[in-house]
Amino acid sequence: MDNKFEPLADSIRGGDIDAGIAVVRELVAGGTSPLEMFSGCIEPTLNVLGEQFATLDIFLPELMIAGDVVNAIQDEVAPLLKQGDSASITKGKAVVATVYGDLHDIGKNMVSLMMQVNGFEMFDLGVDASPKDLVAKAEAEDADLLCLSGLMMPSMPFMRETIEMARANAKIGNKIKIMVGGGPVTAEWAMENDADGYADDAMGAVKKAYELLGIESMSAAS
Ligand code: B12
Repeated sequence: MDNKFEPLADSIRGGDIDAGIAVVRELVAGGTSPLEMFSGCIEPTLNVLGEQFATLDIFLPELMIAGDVVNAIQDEVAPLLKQGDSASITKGKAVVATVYGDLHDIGKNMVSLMMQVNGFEMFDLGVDASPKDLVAKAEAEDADLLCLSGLMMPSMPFMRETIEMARANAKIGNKIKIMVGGGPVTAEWAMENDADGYADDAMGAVKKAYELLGIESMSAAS
Protein backbone atom coordinates (compact mmCIF):
# COMPACT_ATOMS: atom_id res chain seq x y z
CA MET A 1 0.00 0.00 0.00
CA ASP A 2 1.19 3.51 -0.84
CA ASN A 3 2.64 5.18 2.30
CA LYS A 4 0.27 8.10 1.95
CA PHE A 5 -2.57 5.73 2.81
CA GLU A 6 -1.10 4.41 6.09
CA PRO A 7 -2.91 6.94 8.33
CA LEU A 8 -6.21 6.08 6.59
CA ALA A 9 -5.61 2.35 7.08
CA ASP A 10 -4.72 3.01 10.74
CA SER A 11 -7.97 4.88 11.32
CA ILE A 12 -9.96 1.96 9.86
CA ARG A 13 -8.07 -0.67 11.84
CA GLY A 14 -8.41 1.43 15.00
CA GLY A 15 -12.08 2.23 14.47
CA ASP A 16 -11.40 5.96 14.73
CA ILE A 17 -14.10 7.76 12.72
CA ASP A 18 -12.85 11.29 13.46
CA ALA A 19 -9.31 10.42 12.39
CA GLY A 20 -10.65 8.69 9.27
CA ILE A 21 -12.66 11.73 8.21
CA ALA A 22 -9.74 14.08 8.91
CA VAL A 23 -7.36 11.95 6.83
CA VAL A 24 -9.84 11.68 3.98
CA ARG A 25 -10.23 15.47 3.92
CA GLU A 26 -6.45 15.85 3.77
CA LEU A 27 -6.18 13.31 0.96
CA VAL A 28 -8.94 15.01 -1.01
CA ALA A 29 -7.26 18.39 -0.52
CA GLY A 30 -4.04 16.82 -1.82
CA GLY A 31 -5.79 15.63 -4.98
CA THR A 32 -6.44 11.96 -4.17
CA SER A 33 -9.74 10.76 -5.63
CA PRO A 34 -12.24 8.79 -3.53
CA LEU A 35 -11.94 5.85 -5.92
CA GLU A 36 -8.17 5.75 -5.43
CA MET A 37 -8.75 5.71 -1.67
CA PHE A 38 -11.11 2.78 -2.00
CA SER A 39 -9.05 0.66 -4.34
CA GLY A 40 -5.65 1.68 -2.94
CA CYS A 41 -6.45 1.50 0.75
CA ILE A 42 -9.96 0.82 2.01
CA GLU A 43 -10.65 -2.44 0.16
CA PRO A 44 -7.20 -3.95 0.83
CA THR A 45 -7.42 -2.96 4.49
CA LEU A 46 -10.87 -4.56 4.84
CA ASN A 47 -9.62 -7.67 3.04
CA VAL A 48 -6.80 -8.09 5.54
CA LEU A 49 -9.24 -7.57 8.43
CA GLY A 50 -11.53 -10.18 6.84
CA GLU A 51 -8.66 -12.68 6.72
CA GLN A 52 -7.72 -11.90 10.34
CA PHE A 53 -11.35 -12.38 11.31
CA ALA A 54 -11.45 -15.75 9.54
CA THR A 55 -8.31 -16.89 11.39
CA LEU A 56 -9.68 -15.61 14.73
CA ASP A 57 -6.90 -13.03 15.06
CA ILE A 58 -9.57 -10.35 15.42
CA PHE A 59 -13.22 -10.59 16.41
CA LEU A 60 -16.57 -9.15 15.41
CA PRO A 61 -16.31 -5.88 17.41
CA GLU A 62 -13.08 -4.98 15.57
CA LEU A 63 -14.73 -5.73 12.24
CA MET A 64 -17.76 -3.67 13.22
CA ILE A 65 -15.81 -0.55 14.16
CA ALA A 66 -13.80 -0.82 10.94
CA GLY A 67 -17.09 -1.03 9.02
CA ASP A 68 -18.39 2.04 10.87
CA VAL A 69 -15.32 4.08 9.86
CA VAL A 70 -15.73 3.07 6.21
CA ASN A 71 -19.45 3.90 6.24
CA ALA A 72 -18.61 7.35 7.63
CA ILE A 73 -15.97 7.84 4.92
CA GLN A 74 -18.52 6.89 2.27
CA ASP A 75 -20.90 9.53 3.63
CA GLU A 76 -18.06 12.07 3.53
CA VAL A 77 -16.99 11.41 -0.07
CA ALA A 78 -20.41 10.82 -1.66
CA PRO A 79 -21.18 14.55 -2.09
CA LEU A 80 -17.74 15.08 -3.66
CA LEU A 81 -18.39 12.42 -6.24
CA LYS A 82 -21.85 13.77 -6.95
CA GLN A 83 -20.42 17.28 -7.51
CA GLY A 84 -18.54 15.90 -10.47
CA ASP A 85 -21.71 14.37 -11.82
CA SER A 86 -21.90 15.31 -15.47
CA ALA A 87 -24.78 13.02 -16.25
CA SER A 88 -27.89 15.09 -16.58
CA ILE A 89 -29.59 12.62 -18.91
CA THR A 90 -30.57 9.40 -17.24
CA LYS A 91 -28.91 6.34 -18.75
CA GLY A 92 -31.40 3.99 -17.18
CA LYS A 93 -33.09 2.90 -13.98
CA ALA A 94 -31.47 0.39 -11.67
CA VAL A 95 -32.66 -1.35 -8.53
CA VAL A 96 -29.79 -2.28 -6.21
CA ALA A 97 -29.53 -4.12 -2.89
CA THR A 98 -27.63 -6.60 -0.81
CA VAL A 99 -29.53 -9.86 -0.95
CA TYR A 100 -31.60 -11.54 1.73
CA GLY A 101 -29.78 -12.63 4.89
CA ASP A 102 -26.78 -10.40 4.22
CA LEU A 103 -26.11 -7.11 6.03
CA HIS A 104 -22.87 -6.06 4.28
CA ASP A 105 -23.37 -2.78 2.45
CA ILE A 106 -20.01 -1.11 1.89
CA GLY A 107 -19.43 -2.60 -1.56
CA LYS A 108 -23.08 -2.26 -2.54
CA ASN A 109 -23.00 1.42 -1.57
CA MET A 110 -19.88 1.97 -3.70
CA VAL A 111 -21.56 0.35 -6.68
CA SER A 112 -24.75 2.33 -6.16
CA LEU A 113 -22.87 5.62 -5.83
CA MET A 114 -20.67 5.08 -8.90
CA MET A 115 -23.68 4.03 -10.97
CA GLN A 116 -25.53 7.15 -9.86
CA VAL A 117 -22.56 9.39 -10.62
CA ASN A 118 -22.36 7.81 -14.06
CA GLY A 119 -25.93 8.55 -14.98
CA PHE A 120 -28.18 5.87 -13.58
CA GLU A 121 -31.28 6.54 -11.52
CA MET A 122 -30.73 4.25 -8.54
CA PHE A 123 -33.39 2.68 -6.35
CA ASP A 124 -31.46 1.31 -3.37
CA LEU A 125 -33.34 -1.22 -1.23
CA GLY A 126 -30.51 -1.40 1.30
CA VAL A 127 -29.51 -4.73 2.82
CA ASP A 128 -31.28 -8.01 3.55
CA ALA A 129 -33.61 -7.48 0.58
CA SER A 130 -35.98 -10.32 -0.18
CA PRO A 131 -36.38 -11.67 -3.73
CA LYS A 132 -40.04 -10.62 -3.65
CA ASP A 133 -39.31 -7.01 -2.63
CA LEU A 134 -36.52 -6.67 -5.19
CA VAL A 135 -38.61 -7.93 -8.06
CA ALA A 136 -41.64 -5.89 -6.97
CA LYS A 137 -39.50 -2.71 -6.95
CA ALA A 138 -37.95 -3.53 -10.32
CA GLU A 139 -41.43 -4.08 -11.73
CA ALA A 140 -42.86 -0.91 -10.15
CA GLU A 141 -40.04 1.23 -11.57
CA ASP A 142 -39.88 -0.65 -14.86
CA ALA A 143 -36.16 -0.91 -14.17
CA ASP A 144 -33.55 -1.61 -16.84
CA LEU A 145 -31.10 -3.16 -14.40
CA LEU A 146 -31.18 -5.22 -11.23
CA CYS A 147 -27.90 -5.09 -9.28
CA LEU A 148 -27.46 -7.74 -6.61
CA SER A 149 -24.68 -7.69 -4.05
CA GLY A 150 -23.82 -10.61 -1.80
CA LEU A 151 -20.89 -11.34 0.52
CA MET A 152 -22.25 -14.30 2.43
CA MET A 153 -22.19 -17.86 1.12
CA PRO A 154 -25.45 -18.72 2.95
CA SER A 155 -27.21 -15.93 1.04
CA MET A 156 -26.21 -17.10 -2.42
CA PRO A 157 -29.38 -19.22 -2.87
CA PHE A 158 -31.40 -16.03 -2.32
CA MET A 159 -29.44 -14.27 -5.05
CA ARG A 160 -30.28 -17.15 -7.34
CA GLU A 161 -33.93 -17.08 -6.27
CA THR A 162 -34.09 -13.34 -7.00
CA ILE A 163 -32.73 -13.92 -10.51
CA GLU A 164 -35.25 -16.71 -11.14
CA MET A 165 -38.13 -14.60 -9.86
CA ALA A 166 -37.10 -11.61 -11.98
CA ARG A 167 -36.82 -13.75 -15.12
CA ALA A 168 -40.27 -15.19 -14.47
CA ASN A 169 -41.88 -11.76 -14.04
CA ALA A 170 -44.36 -11.08 -16.83
CA LYS A 171 -43.64 -7.35 -17.05
CA ILE A 172 -39.85 -7.10 -16.72
CA GLY A 173 -38.66 -10.68 -17.20
CA ASN A 174 -37.78 -10.34 -20.86
CA LYS A 175 -35.97 -7.05 -20.75
CA ILE A 176 -34.28 -6.59 -17.38
CA LYS A 177 -30.50 -7.02 -17.21
CA ILE A 178 -29.21 -8.56 -14.01
CA MET A 179 -25.73 -7.84 -12.62
CA VAL A 180 -24.22 -9.59 -9.63
CA GLY A 181 -21.15 -9.04 -7.46
CA GLY A 182 -19.57 -9.42 -4.04
CA GLY A 183 -17.06 -11.80 -2.39
CA PRO A 184 -18.38 -15.27 -3.19
CA VAL A 185 -19.71 -14.26 -6.63
CA THR A 186 -17.63 -14.98 -9.73
CA ALA A 187 -18.13 -14.58 -13.45
CA GLU A 188 -18.74 -18.35 -13.60
CA TRP A 189 -21.34 -18.17 -10.85
CA ALA A 190 -23.05 -15.36 -12.76
CA MET A 191 -23.17 -17.41 -15.95
CA GLU A 192 -24.33 -20.61 -14.26
CA ASN A 193 -27.08 -18.75 -12.43
CA ASP A 194 -28.52 -16.88 -15.39
CA ALA A 195 -27.24 -13.39 -14.52
CA ASP A 196 -26.27 -11.14 -17.43
CA GLY A 197 -23.13 -9.67 -15.94
CA TYR A 198 -20.56 -9.70 -13.18
CA ALA A 199 -17.95 -7.17 -12.07
CA ASP A 200 -15.47 -7.20 -9.24
CA ASP A 201 -15.46 -3.50 -8.45
CA ALA A 202 -17.64 -0.41 -8.67
CA MET A 203 -16.22 1.02 -11.90
CA GLY A 204 -16.41 -2.46 -13.40
CA ALA A 205 -20.09 -2.46 -12.48
CA VAL A 206 -20.61 0.83 -14.34
CA LYS A 207 -18.77 -0.46 -17.41
CA LYS A 208 -20.77 -3.68 -17.37
CA ALA A 209 -24.03 -1.71 -17.05
CA TYR A 210 -23.11 0.42 -20.08
CA GLU A 211 -22.21 -2.69 -22.03
CA LEU A 212 -25.42 -4.52 -21.14
CA LEU A 213 -27.60 -1.56 -22.09
CA GLY A 214 -25.63 -0.77 -25.25
CA ILE A 215 -24.57 2.67 -24.03
CA GLU A 216 -21.44 3.85 -25.77
CA SER A 217 -19.29 6.08 -23.62
CA MET A 218 -18.69 6.45 -19.92
CA SER A 219 -19.65 9.91 -18.78
CA ALA A 220 -17.70 10.81 -15.69
CA ALA A 221 -16.13 10.37 -12.32
CA SER A 222 -13.12 8.59 -11.09
C1 B12 B 1 -16.61 -5.17 6.96
C2 B12 B 1 -17.15 -6.59 7.12
C3 B12 B 1 -18.23 -6.75 7.98
C4 B12 B 1 -18.99 -5.58 8.61
C5 B12 B 1 -19.96 -5.03 7.55
C6 B12 B 1 -20.16 -3.54 7.67
C7 B12 B 1 -21.00 -3.02 6.53
N1 B12 B 1 -21.71 -1.96 6.82
O1 B12 B 1 -21.02 -3.56 5.43
C8 B12 B 1 -19.73 -6.30 9.79
C9 B12 B 1 -18.86 -6.24 11.03
C10 B12 B 1 -21.11 -5.74 10.16
C11 B12 B 1 -19.76 -7.74 9.28
C12 B12 B 1 -20.65 -8.66 9.77
C13 B12 B 1 -20.58 -10.02 9.46
N2 B12 B 1 -19.67 -10.63 8.68
CO1 B12 B 1 -18.45 -9.65 7.57
N3 B12 B 1 -16.97 -8.92 6.60
C14 B12 B 1 -16.57 -7.70 6.44
C15 B12 B 1 -15.29 -7.69 5.54
C16 B12 B 1 -14.08 -7.59 6.44
C17 B12 B 1 -15.21 -6.59 4.49
C18 B12 B 1 -16.38 -6.47 3.52
C19 B12 B 1 -16.28 -5.19 2.74
O2 B12 B 1 -16.96 -4.21 3.03
N4 B12 B 1 -15.34 -5.15 1.76
C20 B12 B 1 -15.05 -3.92 0.98
C21 B12 B 1 -16.01 -3.75 -0.17
C22 B12 B 1 -15.73 -2.43 -0.90
O3 B12 B 1 -15.81 -4.84 -1.04
P1 B12 B 1 -17.01 -5.74 -1.61
O4 B12 B 1 -18.14 -5.78 -0.65
O5 B12 B 1 -16.43 -7.02 -2.07
O6 B12 B 1 -17.56 -4.91 -2.86
C23 B12 B 1 -16.82 -4.67 -4.04
C24 B12 B 1 -16.95 -5.78 -5.10
O7 B12 B 1 -17.23 -7.05 -4.57
C25 B12 B 1 -18.01 -5.28 -6.04
N5 B12 B 1 -19.43 -5.52 -5.74
C26 B12 B 1 -20.05 -5.62 -4.57
N6 B12 B 1 -21.36 -5.75 -4.74
C27 B12 B 1 -21.60 -5.71 -6.05
C28 B12 B 1 -22.79 -5.79 -6.77
C29 B12 B 1 -22.76 -5.76 -8.16
C30 B12 B 1 -24.03 -5.83 -8.93
C31 B12 B 1 -21.51 -5.67 -8.84
C32 B12 B 1 -21.47 -5.69 -10.30
C33 B12 B 1 -20.30 -5.57 -8.11
C34 B12 B 1 -20.37 -5.59 -6.73
O8 B12 B 1 -17.79 -3.88 -6.04
C35 B12 B 1 -17.48 -3.47 -4.70
C36 B12 B 1 -16.64 -2.22 -4.76
O9 B12 B 1 -15.37 -2.46 -5.32
C37 B12 B 1 -15.44 -9.09 4.85
C38 B12 B 1 -14.14 -9.70 4.34
C39 B12 B 1 -13.97 -9.52 2.84
N7 B12 B 1 -12.75 -9.71 2.40
O10 B12 B 1 -14.89 -9.25 2.10
C40 B12 B 1 -16.13 -9.91 5.94
C41 B12 B 1 -16.97 -11.12 5.56
C42 B12 B 1 -17.77 -10.85 4.29
N8 B12 B 1 -17.93 -11.30 6.74
C43 B12 B 1 -18.11 -12.48 7.03
C44 B12 B 1 -18.94 -12.90 8.11
C45 B12 B 1 -18.94 -14.38 8.44
C46 B12 B 1 -19.72 -11.97 8.83
C47 B12 B 1 -20.72 -12.29 9.97
C48 B12 B 1 -21.60 -13.55 9.76
C49 B12 B 1 -19.94 -12.37 11.28
C50 B12 B 1 -20.73 -12.81 12.50
N9 B12 B 1 -20.26 -13.88 13.11
O11 B12 B 1 -21.70 -12.22 12.85
C51 B12 B 1 -21.57 -10.99 9.97
C52 B12 B 1 -22.68 -11.07 8.90
C53 B12 B 1 -24.01 -10.71 9.34
C54 B12 B 1 -24.94 -10.76 8.12
N10 B12 B 1 -26.04 -11.46 8.25
O12 B12 B 1 -24.65 -10.20 7.08
C55 B12 B 1 -17.38 -13.46 6.13
C56 B12 B 1 -18.34 -14.08 5.10
C57 B12 B 1 -18.02 -15.54 4.82
C58 B12 B 1 -18.88 -16.03 3.68
N11 B12 B 1 -18.43 -15.79 2.45
O13 B12 B 1 -19.91 -16.58 3.88
C59 B12 B 1 -16.26 -12.54 5.53
C60 B12 B 1 -15.78 -12.96 4.13
C61 B12 B 1 -15.08 -12.56 6.54
C62 B12 B 1 -14.39 -13.89 6.61
N12 B12 B 1 -13.26 -14.05 5.94
O14 B12 B 1 -14.85 -14.78 7.27
N13 B12 B 1 -18.84 -7.95 8.38
